[in-house]
Amino acid sequence: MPTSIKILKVRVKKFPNLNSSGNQWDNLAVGNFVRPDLNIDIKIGDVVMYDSNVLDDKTSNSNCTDTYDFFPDLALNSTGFNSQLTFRLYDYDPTSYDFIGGYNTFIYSPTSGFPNTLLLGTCNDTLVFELTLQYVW
Ligand SMILES: [Ca+2]
Ligand SMILES: [Ca+2]
Repeated sequence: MPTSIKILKVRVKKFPNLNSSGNQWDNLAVGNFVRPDLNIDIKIGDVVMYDSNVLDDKTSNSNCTDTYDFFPDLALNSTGFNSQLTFRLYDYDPTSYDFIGGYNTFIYSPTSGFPNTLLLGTCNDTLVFELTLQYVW
């Protein structure tokens, strides 16, 4: 078992361009742009392990080939990587965040080997993340 696993990168490959009501994530009153301002966080339970910068006003091509990248560089010890992690995507707004979607998952399983990348969701889903991992021995 590795001593730690580092989440080097979280790539957003696909996200819904409209909210669940079928509207733009931002209305014009919020600013000059209506597309979502992407922000992610990574949590274990209620503890925020990483809260990203914001990528303003992005559109998904819906083909699962978006390259909106965040770089948590988050090292998790064995307690951390054996815990369930929550990855969530938000649209940042000046006074709040709109929740776009997310996944609860384990990034390590004793029987799954040591993949360098891990896909959360499938390309048929509305939201897809790709994690880039590094193992420290
Ligand atoms: Ca919004
Ligand atoms: Ca926004």
